[in-house]
Amino acid sequence: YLQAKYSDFVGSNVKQNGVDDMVLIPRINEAAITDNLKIRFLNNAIYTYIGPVLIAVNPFKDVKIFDDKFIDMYQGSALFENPPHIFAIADHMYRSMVSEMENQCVIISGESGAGKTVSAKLIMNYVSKVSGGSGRVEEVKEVILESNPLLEAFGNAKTVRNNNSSRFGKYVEIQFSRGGEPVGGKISQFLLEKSRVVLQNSGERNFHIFYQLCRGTRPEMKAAFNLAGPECFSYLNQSGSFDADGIDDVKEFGETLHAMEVMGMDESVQEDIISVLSGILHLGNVQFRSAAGDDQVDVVDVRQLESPAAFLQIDCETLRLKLTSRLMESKWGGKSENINVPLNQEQACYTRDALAKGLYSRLFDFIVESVNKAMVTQGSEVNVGILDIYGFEVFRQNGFEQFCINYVNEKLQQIFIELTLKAEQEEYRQEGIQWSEIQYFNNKEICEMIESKNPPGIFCVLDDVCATVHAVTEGIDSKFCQKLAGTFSSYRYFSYATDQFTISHYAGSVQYSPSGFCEKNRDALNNDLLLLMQSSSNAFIRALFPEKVQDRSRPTTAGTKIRSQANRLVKTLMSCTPHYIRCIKPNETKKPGDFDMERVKHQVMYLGLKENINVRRAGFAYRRPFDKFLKRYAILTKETWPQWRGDPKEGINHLMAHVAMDRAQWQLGKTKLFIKSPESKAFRSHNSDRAVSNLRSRARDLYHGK
Ligand code: AD9
Ligand code: MG
Repeated sequence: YLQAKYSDFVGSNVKQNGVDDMVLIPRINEAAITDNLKIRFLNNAIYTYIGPVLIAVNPFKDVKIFDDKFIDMYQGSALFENPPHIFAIADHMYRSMVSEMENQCVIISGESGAGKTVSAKLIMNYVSKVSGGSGRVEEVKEVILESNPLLEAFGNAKTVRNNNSSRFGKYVEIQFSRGGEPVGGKISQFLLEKSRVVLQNSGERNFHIFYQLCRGTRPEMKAAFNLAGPECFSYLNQSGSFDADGIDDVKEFGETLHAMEVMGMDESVQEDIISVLSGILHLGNVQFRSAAGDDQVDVVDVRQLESPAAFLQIDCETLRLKLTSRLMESKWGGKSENINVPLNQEQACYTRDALAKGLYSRLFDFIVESVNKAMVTQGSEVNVGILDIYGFEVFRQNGFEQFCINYVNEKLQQIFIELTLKAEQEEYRQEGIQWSEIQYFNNKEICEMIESKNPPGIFCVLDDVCATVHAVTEGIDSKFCQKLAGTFSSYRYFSYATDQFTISHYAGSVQYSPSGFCEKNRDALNNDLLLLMQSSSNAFIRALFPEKVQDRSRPTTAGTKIRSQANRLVKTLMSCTPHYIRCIKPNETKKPGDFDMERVKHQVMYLGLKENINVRRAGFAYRRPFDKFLKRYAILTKETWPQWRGDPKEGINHLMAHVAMDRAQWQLGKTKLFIKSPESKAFRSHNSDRAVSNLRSRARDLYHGK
């Protein structure tokens, strides 16, 4: 059965199937790499290796290679034994964690719609299937798996690039016991695109949960929360898109509720959540108008305030006051008093939307926290981290959100460069290993231009403008843009045209419109709104707004937050053994079988796949400090068992001679042993994975007295 599946999967004619590890590709250039991916893609072989790096081309169809039979096939086998597969990476990662007792992470990158979230879920599924356990372990597994539909309901949305686009980034750590059983987990989330709550581009949708709510709630709930079809709500009906292909909102609402139960959110919490969501939708329907010749607004119809006030459990009249005026300190003749300054139309809409965004983002934080609580553990030995962020994206209009998203992607590319291209070569140099240097494009300069503190990068300039120009004044964004132009005009990766600035990202140029940057960066809920929400008679809602008013003189800006989150993430990732999945989006049509050569070639280029292959070919796939290696394979010979006492290098020479490792395949550095990667088919039977695997199976046999 598996053989039959196998040939289904890779295509029956191997010759027509390209090479499955592109280290073996005869000519190394972008066209040849793209051709190879295409041949494989058309044969349903969506996965290809570059050494240990997995390239995944989104098939946009069910390729039927993820069922339990495939899990069995990949479990416990070495990478080269089966066709390239995400399960092989997951298995390798899990086994390495258990055998080395070292934290592992998998960095999944690729542009929007390339398949990162699907990949992340496949890995979580695999790890959950192959790791043992019962009782609490089963519970933890369920929480981890069910966190996906829950977070996707609240954090994903249809964009023009992807019907289920992640609008937040997440790093999921699955924590294991020494025996390799999942005992807990932790999710860190990155900057939710909360502006989507109040505004979506044409053809896009708000977060899935709102459509689930409008369409999926029971009739009595619908009545209780005044819910109706999405076309009735201003926050849902402006973009002209109510449906997303492949998404069944009614069915998914059921899954969301089930997931909430798994997280231990009981019916009353579920109702609180629905109440907040309904409150947001109804708040969006509040409209303002002003009498002719007057700037000052009032709500068009006070009845519009009834639903939001009821579901947020706040006083209707206070809501009206807070949406149409702002409390300000006024100094007059040495005295100071607080007066309500009326708002104009634009300010009132802005205030309403700020409240909606504030509510939603705090609700989202609450949900992530609930997931974390449900899988918290007292102690764990090691973990596997899975990184799934929003992919690089370019729209017709790009704002602060795209800027942050693309910045995080820039940082991930930087990690890839640091760890696979730079670190490898630097290590060879340090260890005195012979190799030939490979040139590659390093995006470090772009990262620095964005995040550097000294000299000030783009985030610093933005913070500066936000701190010095008070209130949301008109023209603050163009002030920011001009300041950028002044600061970065001589930079290679920056250019400026009237009220637009362009950054040449590693993955392509993006033109940003500065409009909204300052407000979104400031990201502060004004004290009036904070107090308003703290006056809610619902404890759940009050708990979403715990901060004290006086604490908030200098709120952290969104830019500072994402920058420190990104850098913390980099530190975490750098402290783990990394694995990489590089997702490729084959077309813009989201259709199966459509392979757009130019688009793929562009991705092959910016992902640095050619350089990746070159470094691999020049380099050494396997490296271990002498003592670690000796300890690990001590059992193979009686001279090294239980411990090698002499010079470590001699010990290794002895072990290598014992397993008859080809001398051209390995080198001794100053502190580490290096074993090469395969360079041609002739080497495959001697390649390092196999050599290591042979060593392991010999060790296993010896243990079992064979
Ligand atoms: V974004 O940056 O969050 O906008 P992702 O996460 O990279 O993006 P996602 O995983 O959501 O993309 O994949 C997009 C769509 O492609 C999915 O909804 C599936 O319809 C399709 N897809 C992706 N991977 C696979 C796969 N392995 N098999 C089948 C797939 N379909
Ligand atoms: Mg995603």
